[in-house]
Amino acid sequence: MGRLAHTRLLLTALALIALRPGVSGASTLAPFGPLPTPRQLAWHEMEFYGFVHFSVNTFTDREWGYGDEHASLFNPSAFDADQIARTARDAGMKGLILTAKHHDGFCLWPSQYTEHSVKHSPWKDGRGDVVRELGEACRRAGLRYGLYISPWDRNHRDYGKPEYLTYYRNQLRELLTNYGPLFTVWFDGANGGDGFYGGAKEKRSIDNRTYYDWPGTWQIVRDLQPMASMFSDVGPDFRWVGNEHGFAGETCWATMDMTKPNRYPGGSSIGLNSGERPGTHWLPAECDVSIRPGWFYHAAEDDAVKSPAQLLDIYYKSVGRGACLNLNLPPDRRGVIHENDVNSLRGFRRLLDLTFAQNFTRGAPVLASNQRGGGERAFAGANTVDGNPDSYWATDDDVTTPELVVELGGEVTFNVVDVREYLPLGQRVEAFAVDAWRDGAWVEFATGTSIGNRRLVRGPRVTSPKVRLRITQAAAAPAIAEFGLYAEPVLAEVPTMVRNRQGLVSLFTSTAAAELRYTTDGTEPTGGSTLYAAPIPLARGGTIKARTFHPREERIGETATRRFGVSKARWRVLAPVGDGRLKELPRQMIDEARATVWHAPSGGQAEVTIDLGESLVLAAFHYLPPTHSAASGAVDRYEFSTSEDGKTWVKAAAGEFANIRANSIEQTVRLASPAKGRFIRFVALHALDNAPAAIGVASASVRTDN
Ligand code: FUL
Repeated sequence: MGRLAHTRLLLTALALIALRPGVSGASTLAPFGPLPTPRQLAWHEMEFYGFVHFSVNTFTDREWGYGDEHASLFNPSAFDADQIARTARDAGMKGLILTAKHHDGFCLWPSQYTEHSVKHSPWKDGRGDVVRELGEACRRAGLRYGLYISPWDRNHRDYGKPEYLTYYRNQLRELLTNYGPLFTVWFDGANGGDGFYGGAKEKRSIDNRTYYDWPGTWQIVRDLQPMASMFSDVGPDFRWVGNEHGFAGETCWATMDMTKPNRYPGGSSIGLNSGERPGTHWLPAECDVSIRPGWFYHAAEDDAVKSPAQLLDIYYKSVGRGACLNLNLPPDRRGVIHENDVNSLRGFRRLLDLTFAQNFTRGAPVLASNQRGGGERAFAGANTVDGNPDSYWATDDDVTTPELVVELGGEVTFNVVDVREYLPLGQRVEAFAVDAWRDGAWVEFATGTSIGNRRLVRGPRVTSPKVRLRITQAAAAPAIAEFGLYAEPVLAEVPTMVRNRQGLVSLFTSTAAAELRYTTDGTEPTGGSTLYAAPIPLARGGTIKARTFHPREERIGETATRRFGVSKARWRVLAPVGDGRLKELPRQMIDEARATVWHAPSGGQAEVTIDLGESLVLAAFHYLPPTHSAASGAVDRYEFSTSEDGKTWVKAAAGEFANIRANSIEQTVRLASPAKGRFIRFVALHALDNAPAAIGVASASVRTDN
């Protein structure tokens, strides 16, 4: 029986128990705390699925469109929905969520309620429908399908007025009725602000608690797609994890206390990363993260695709902490997933497959310190090693810290532990430990807190003939569905790179036995590439690709890639003082450290001037926002100018750093045409929360063909 069908039966049984509170005989186990709905259980089972961010932004190189982009911009040259769906399926994803409409308001389907859609794009002569094509491709690939429908619409003239809600709901109904079953509807929390708004070009603020009448809007989804789980910062079905790095808290409860204030979409993110216990609602976390720095495709990020090891780290910190992983794969201007992303996903899948190919506890003899009902098979310890997540081991009501020993039938080397709770009965365990048997005694291998859907713990490799799971704290008799052990393949270490102010790049690994080889021409390093012996001079910038090689053993290696701008050895940072003179500022803005930025003395507009020490032809500049999680002081509107003499200035770029609060990554601005100058000026027109602007200048890229 599938887990879902089983769950339905079980929930019916539980409902009967719930009618008779206090009844918990040996043959039944009373649920604890808030419980998942069948819809949420189906969502938990997916574990890993993807986002597809695709819109006019793909063609304008932006993260947030302003809303005035003409539909003719959307023109993928070789859109291939099957390639996108296959890439996701081959990576192990169970579904895809398309941005049917992002904040710019452009619709990827020919909506009958607006002209701002693919109807007016040259792609397929205006007869295309991305929402339909990707939905059909997902079905062919065996993937489930979901839609992101941005509530914020920077194009629509009525945004901010009640009329817009009618428009938004009409679109929602259109998408929910015409495109087959959806597993999710994703409601973003970024709402209100500057926009085109039908030509008004102004700032519109809304109250996210009331404007969308969320209960009424959610009801439309419940009526039309009852099995679709809804995302917003706070559900109703699953929640945001509070960051866009893909990391759930080390402790991550599937429950939240919804009686607290600020529990509305776009409200406070406090508590979202770790969840709250015991909580009032089952509201598990989704980790959303892009495979690239940005959510939309930018050619400048082709070298910044997350590597297999980085994706694996994200997997352990999301799926491995009881959340679901929603990994964004942005199609490029052709309308396919770029080769670099495909390759990285392949490497990632290979690592997962090599790791999870063999579960060392499967079918092994198990001895539990207690078993509910004095020996009933329904609650047997062996249920944790049967590979069936619908069966579980449970103890008597008064036994909340039991242990379970699994005999491995000989010495086994492992480094990954996998534990699952039986979710229909709630999240019961609060802490656990795992021990290995070494030299005649138990030695602790790992400890953890929340389990929920799944807890993966990676540790150092250990060899042991048996293993022990100890529940060290639980709110009710534990119900453990699975307890697995795995071994990761041995990987070659990924080198790190650091550049000093003189422009010399050093490469590091901690493994003395490894050989470090690198290239500076963009090609993949091989066993024949330059052996690293001394720091690499890179005064004008460039790209270094480096890898470790183990001459005497087979290891899976991974290339580290970093692009550097021009070196800052000759730079001086200046800022205007009251009387118009320029005064030198502390250097933390241009040191090579990511964590140190300069803070303007007060809020409001701030500007800095940099003397590059020589005249250069500039192709781009790079702004570093502060790294702290609140991101206040991060610049979200800027101007950038250049000057030959420090007196006459030419504006080279101006715009917004979109989504900088949720995703405070290095921002790259390519200049529309290369600008010559010895001086650059960065003006922070506005910073988040009107706080003093925090400015780090990562570097400037020089045109390489000059
Ligand atoms: C954010 C949006 O503002 C981003 O553009 C992106 O869509 C991300 C998934 O959610 O809040």
